[in-house]
Amino acid sequence: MEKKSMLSSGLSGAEPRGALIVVEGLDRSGKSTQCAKLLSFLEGLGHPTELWRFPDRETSVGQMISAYLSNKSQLDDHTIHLLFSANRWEKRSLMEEKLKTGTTLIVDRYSYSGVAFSSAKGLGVDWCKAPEIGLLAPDSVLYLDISPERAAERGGYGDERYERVEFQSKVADFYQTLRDSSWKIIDAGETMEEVEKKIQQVVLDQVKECTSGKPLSLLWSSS
Ligand code: ADP
Ligand code: DGP
Repeated sequence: MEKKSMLSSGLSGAEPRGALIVVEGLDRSGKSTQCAKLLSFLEGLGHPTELWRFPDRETSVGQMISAYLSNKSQLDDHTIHLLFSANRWEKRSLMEEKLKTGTTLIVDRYSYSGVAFSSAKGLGVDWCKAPEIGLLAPDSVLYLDISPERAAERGGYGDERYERVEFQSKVADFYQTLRDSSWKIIDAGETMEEVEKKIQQVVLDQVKECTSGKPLSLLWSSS
């Protein structure tokens, strides 16, 4: 079980804030679909909400990542790992500001993708976690659970680097080692509507808790 450090910079009180909701899962598990649906749902209820995704391919670091993923550039495994992490760090302070000013963030992939994908290539899990330490810890991680074979049947994989069943299978194994109490496992093999309903209930509970002043926490100490 992973432990998280409490953020010490004046956030341990009961200030209302937005919720940090992370959606994780294999490629084609339905993350983008469900993130968009969740955004409409929360906005419809009048909750200030934004949808973010990592990698954020708009930044200069993100463009390097995008070139790597589409096989236009080659990078050492450690180097690309640190770039993915840097891409999250460059949004870290904006993330905190948004949450503190009451915006709920739905985040399509986060540090768990970072660790699961790089570990699946053979890098050590602790080494992979280290650069993520100090990023904000999610209030909920919604893991869209589907087998790699079933995910691959959905719309077909494109040309990106990691879209291979055998590799995704290793990623799924590493995801399992990262579960903690903030994770909710959602059966992503159900219909879009069923998945949507399950997610809504979890997220509404979390938004309510954050509105009433849940302290922010940090990733990622591993004791
Ligand atoms: P991801 O963002 O995880 O890669 P997407 O949301 O892009 O996944 O979905 C991948 C494909 O699977 C899309 O064609 C989408 O319409 C389809 N899809 C998403 N959720 C479901 C579902 N619950 N059942 C069947 N197909 C789905
Ligand atoms: P997406 O834009 O969600 O389709 O993600 C692009 C691909 O990059 C996908 O195969 C998952 C992978 N990925 C996402 N985040 C990370 C990360 O932090 N590290 C590594 N190694 N791969 C990642």
